[in-house]
Amino acid sequence: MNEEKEINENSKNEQLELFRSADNQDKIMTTNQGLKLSEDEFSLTAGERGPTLLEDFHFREKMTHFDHERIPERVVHARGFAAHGEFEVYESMKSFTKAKFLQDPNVKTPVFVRFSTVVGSRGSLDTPRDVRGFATKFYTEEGNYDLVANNIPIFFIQDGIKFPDLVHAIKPEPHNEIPQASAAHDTFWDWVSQNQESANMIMWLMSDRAIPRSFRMMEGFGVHTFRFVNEEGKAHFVKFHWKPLLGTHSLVWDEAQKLGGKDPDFMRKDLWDAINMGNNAEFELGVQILEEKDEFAFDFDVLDATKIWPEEDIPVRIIGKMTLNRNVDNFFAETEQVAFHPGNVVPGIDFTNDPLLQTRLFSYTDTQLLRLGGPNFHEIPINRPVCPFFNNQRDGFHRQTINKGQVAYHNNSLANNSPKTVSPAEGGYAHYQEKVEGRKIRARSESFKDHFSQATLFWNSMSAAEKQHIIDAFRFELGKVKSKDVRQNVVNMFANVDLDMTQAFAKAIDVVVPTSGTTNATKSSPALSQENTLKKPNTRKAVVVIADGFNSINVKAVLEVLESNGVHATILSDKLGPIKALDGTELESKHTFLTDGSVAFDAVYVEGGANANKEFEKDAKILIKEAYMHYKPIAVTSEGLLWFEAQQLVKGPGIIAGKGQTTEFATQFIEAISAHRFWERQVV
Ligand code: HDE
Repeated sequence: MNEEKEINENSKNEQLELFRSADNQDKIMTTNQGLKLSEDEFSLTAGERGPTLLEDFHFREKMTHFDHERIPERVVHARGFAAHGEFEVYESMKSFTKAKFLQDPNVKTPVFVRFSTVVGSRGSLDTPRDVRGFATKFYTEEGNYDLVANNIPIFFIQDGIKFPDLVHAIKPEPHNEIPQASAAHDTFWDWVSQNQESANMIMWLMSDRAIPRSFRMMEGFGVHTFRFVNEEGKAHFVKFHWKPLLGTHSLVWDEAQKLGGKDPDFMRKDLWDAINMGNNAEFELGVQILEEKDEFAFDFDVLDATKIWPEEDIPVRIIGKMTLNRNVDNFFAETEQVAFHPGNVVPGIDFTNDPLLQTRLFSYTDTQLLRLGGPNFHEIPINRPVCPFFNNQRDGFHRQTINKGQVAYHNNSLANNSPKTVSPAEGGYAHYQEKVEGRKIRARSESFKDHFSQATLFWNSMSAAEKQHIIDAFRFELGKVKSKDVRQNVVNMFANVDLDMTQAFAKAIDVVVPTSGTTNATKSSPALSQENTLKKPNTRKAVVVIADGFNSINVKAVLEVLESNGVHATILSDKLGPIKALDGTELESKHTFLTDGSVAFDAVYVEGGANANKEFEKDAKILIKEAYMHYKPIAVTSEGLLWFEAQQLVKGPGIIAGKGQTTEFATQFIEAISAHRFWERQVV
């Protein structure tokens, strides 16, 4: 297994195959010792009504295994979902980095990506307001490279020593373990107002970025400044970006909360189903590259993880593409046991002195030791590199490898000093020789001290609708904070970001509305607004609402256009199973008003049917109204049109009313689905 061979996109899958068990189908049940079993429903007892006997090895083994089935969940990012895929570079990055997986456009590197929420427990919901993790393991010929990223390009703190405080403040409060998966409580907002470096991150957290529509529709960011180092030893600063080919899209907050109840697995199902249907999730890798000589050319410190590098100042260069195309076989074995570490690097990628990054380099191994139960977690199939690995590390809990030979130390003469180290020219990792000097101090540079300009830049970059969402998010979050002092402290802090914004939410939360603030930053960055993202209909989910007696010509015409434009259309009715058209045609309903409602879909098309009863009409009206309130595209014909009009909802952009069979109707519906949402309704 541990042999040198050429790496291609299938290498990881082939390696995992060596560990896959045959499934249980048609097999004889045995104990873990291989003993065939004749009975698995009754424990061994003394007599039919007597006590269970200790000698029942089968019961003991089964129950002991069950008792030990759980491992500690991740201390943060506990709830996650992952998929396999491949990465290809578009052009050689040789001039910047010697990393082998970034050299040859013909080489495909296997990857494993785990998306996650941060705050909630493993069994919490998919749609809270939260940062999303976006961790990628590249199985390269030079070893595993982990890009452990988030969907927000900055972080709450500048120095990792504050991370335990941040996490204690945002997690459920310790005395009563309330609330789950939410920042909307006193301790978090108290922490925010006492740690004002968080201002920029809080703006992102209050924005639509924190409620993504899909893992497939969010950006990823390495956050820190890393280094690319080329063959000549020349270094550049680099920031990593993932750009989704479907664009960056979000839910609205009311919808996200309802989805949390209707379908807590909304985002994991979205990815699972998309991959199963062949709708692979695709992301382009982008890099912002900065010459070392420009380290001090900006009004922020490039080592400060609470700052972005505005794309308009330092463009994102697209260098490759990742395609997620295979679901896992077993959630625990793969998704739960995968162990990421920002310190897993390959030659050509190195660190900087970003104080947040430096502390992360300690934390990740440390946490896996507890979570995965010992130092051999690199041997777990999902974590194994696809290239050979040899060293003198031995033994420990759960060791799988049977290391042969007498010698397990370095230097040695008995084994010709193997395994041997090699020079950088032969692929040996050599740390970038950055010159450092200084006194040992616990302090931060003055260049890290502007906490507000970029928070204002973010605000300035938002569209009117996005701004309103941020104000509403503050009103929601602070509306849940019981301490008036904490609310006031937060308001006083954000007056320094934007006074109008802060006044707008301060009015609603019973505090003194501020009349002045300190920041007057006027810069903006259009790249930050999701209004400017890619918009296409592909892989969107539309629901077609029909009742018995529907017009099959209308419905079939629309279904056809939807499918041919890559929209996944599905039927909803008041019952599951066949729904009969007036002409006798049958279409199968897979959803009901009760199981899904409108929140599970991107767009609704309500046709109705001649035989719809009053209850159907009531439910269809609720569905239309809800889709309307969530700014979704709505198409209505026949009874659907009557139900829409009866509610006196305003027709306008995103409302397509007419006859299903016209091309114009279908084309308009597709255009509306691409547009995602219609914020004009926000002011209605
Ligand atoms: Fe993490 N983080 N983190 N983090 N992080 C973990 O490692 C930590 C930070 C990120 O899907 C933990 O295996 C510290 C930034 C992701 O398995 C832990 C600091 C970014 C994941 C840890 C940070 C991240 C983690 C918990 C501040 C974006 C999930 C379980 C210095 C660039 C990976 C684990 C997965 C997970 C520590 C800040 C991303 C405890 C100390 C910034 C995506 O080690």
